[in-house]
Amino acid sequence: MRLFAAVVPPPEQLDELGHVLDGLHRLPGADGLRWASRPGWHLTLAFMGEVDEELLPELRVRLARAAHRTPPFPLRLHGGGHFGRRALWAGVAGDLDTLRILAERSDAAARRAGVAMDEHRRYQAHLTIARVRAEGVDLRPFVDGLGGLEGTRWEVGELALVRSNLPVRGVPGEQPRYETVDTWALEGPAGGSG
Ligand code: 2AM
Repeated sequence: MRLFAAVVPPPEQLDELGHVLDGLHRLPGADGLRWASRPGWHLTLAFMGEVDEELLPELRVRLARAAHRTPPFPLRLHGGGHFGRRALWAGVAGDLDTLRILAERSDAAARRAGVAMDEHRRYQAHLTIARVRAEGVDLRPFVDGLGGLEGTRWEVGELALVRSNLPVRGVPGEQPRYETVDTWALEGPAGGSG
C-alpha cells in the first residue's frame, strides 16, 4: 500500500483556506489547474511510497515513538508558493523547527522499519492545493492571491499515517483518495523537540 506521514489541519483552518481558494478559482487560468479536493488537504511529513504490509506493525511502533517524543506545536496557514511550473501550494508559519523535526523523525521511523525511502531532500513545508494540468499556466497570480492567506493559529497535536489510493488511470478529474490508517498524539515535553 502507498503510504505517507502527514499533519492534517483542523476544519476551521481548512475553511479559511477554502475561502482564499474561492477567490483563486475565479482567476484566469484556473481551469488549467487540477485543484486538490478538500478531504485530501494535508502537509506531507514523509512520503513512503509502496510499503509492504509486513512492515506495517513495525512502522506503527516507530511512528508512535516519534509522536511520543515530539511536543504539540503551533502552526498557521500562511501565504503560498509553487514548485516550478507543476504545483501550487499553501505555506505555513509558526513552529517550523518542530514541524521539521517531526518530518525527520517520521522519515527515520520509516527507514528503521525497513521502508526504502528516497534520498533526503530539504524539507519544505507545504500543502499542495493544485497541480498544473495545461502547460503554460502562469502560477504567479495564484501565488499573489495566496499572499492574503493568514490563517488562525492551531496547535498540531497529532501525527497521521495516511494511505493514498491512486485514481484509475485515464479518468479525467479523478483524484487520489486518502484514508487515515492511524493517528498518534504528540506527547513530547514542551521544549523537548530537539
Ligand atoms: P506534494 O504535496 O508535494 O504533491 C501523497 O502523494 C503526498 O506525498 C503528496 O502530498 C505528495 O506531495 C507527497 N509526496 C512526496 N514525494 C512524493 C512522490 N515521490 N510521489 C508522490 N507523492 C509524493
